[in-house]
Amino acid sequence: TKTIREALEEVIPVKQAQLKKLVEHLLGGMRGLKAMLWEASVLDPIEGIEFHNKTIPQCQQELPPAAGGKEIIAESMLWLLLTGKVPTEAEVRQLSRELAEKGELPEYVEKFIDSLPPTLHPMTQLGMGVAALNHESKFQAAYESGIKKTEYWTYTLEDSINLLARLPTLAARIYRNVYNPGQPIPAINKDLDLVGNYVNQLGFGENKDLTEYLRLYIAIHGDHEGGNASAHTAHLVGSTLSDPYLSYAAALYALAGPLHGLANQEVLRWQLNMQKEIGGEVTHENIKEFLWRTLKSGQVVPGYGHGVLRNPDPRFMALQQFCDTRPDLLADPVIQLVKKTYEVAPDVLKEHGKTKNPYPNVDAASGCVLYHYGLTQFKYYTVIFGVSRALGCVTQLVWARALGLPIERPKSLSMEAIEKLIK
Ligand code: AMX
Repeated sequence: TKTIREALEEVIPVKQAQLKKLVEHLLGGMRGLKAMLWEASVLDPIEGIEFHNKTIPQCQQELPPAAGGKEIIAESMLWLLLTGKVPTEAEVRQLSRELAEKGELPEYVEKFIDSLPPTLHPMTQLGMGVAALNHESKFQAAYESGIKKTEYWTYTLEDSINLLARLPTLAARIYRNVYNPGQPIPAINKDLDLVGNYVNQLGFGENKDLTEYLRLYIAIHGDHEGGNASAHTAHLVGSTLSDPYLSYAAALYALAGPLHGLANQEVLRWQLNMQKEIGGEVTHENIKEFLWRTLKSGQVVPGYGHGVLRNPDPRFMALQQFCDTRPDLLADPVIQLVKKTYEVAPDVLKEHGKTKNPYPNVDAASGCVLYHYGLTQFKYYTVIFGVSRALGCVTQLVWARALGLPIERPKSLSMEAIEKLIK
């Protein structure tokens, strides 16, 4: 008698052989398949992301910053994503105040998060906290009481604003619990923008450069059209009329994968290993050798490649530009290493010949600046991405309900059915 494992060991090679014969587009992760409506942003392979037809440099020019700041803030980006319009400064300040007023966590969520082991990955904790917030869902309560389809979007918006308001408070609490337990968390300042408060609660409020960096970071990570794994997950789960909390919790667990949002944690680990191996003598030749060692050991070069982009990511360029204007960042050895890696890696990846995009994505640059400013716990980096990506995901949830989009239900096929189709 066979065990179930032995039975499976017989079946797997047969199916693997069958799979090899099948056409690529059906098996290539749906790459290039046009199958989803997504209003807020469009990703051009060459030009990169555009938010309602505005490039990142245009957004940097047009969107109101925080009082006393220069960079785009989350509220301005959210307004643009949701409405397609550039907000006035007064509109942005009003939105900041609304978010600040709604930012406190319910006590049961605080207790729940505080009870989690600090060894649990911060990203896992974030998803759990967001899911628990669904206890508060106005959409779910209204749905249970029997609302019309035309009213769905207003409750979805209300949940979305509450979620966005609480997400940084939750993320900061996780940071404090894991890395600085016992230290009191400052109260939300009602006159400050969302990210200003987030940085305060993380314990870095004094650092104006880090605050500005995180404003930019969170604004430009906010949306990357609909097909990426986190956005698509939120959209799929939301299509079942799960509320924004549950939909976004699911999205966070897609973001937590190393090929997606976790890449920023991986990049820094990899760059620090490179620094350790190379030692004091950082040359193009040494970096090249390290890159080849990574590739020959069968690993991907983290922070390089993309499912859609075929050029350097404009988000990477925007973060590099932030560094270029600050001498302390330019002098940092890790930031210099990231820059030098960028000078070498595209040619190595081209020679390696596998990836369709040998250029850096946003994750190649994002972590090293955090590291410089003392936010050195790189397991936490994806959480910051998670605070940001909600901007785009909830925008789409609101529009999907406003437009009455249906539950997603694509057709799948067995291998036999595919073979019949292509015969
Ligand atoms: N290093 C080495 N090999 C790479 C590579 C990289 N950076 N990027 C792609 N490849 C390989 C793929 O693994 C694949 O190999 P296979 O044929 O043996 O399976 C081949 O090149 C073709 O892949 P592709 O069509 O160019 O990319 P994709 O659309 O399948 O995957 C991505 C895109 C981002 C997952 C991939 O480039 C990757 O793994 N990059 C490194 C991880 C990373 O930086 N992720 C962050 C992406 C941005 C984000 O979501 N935050």
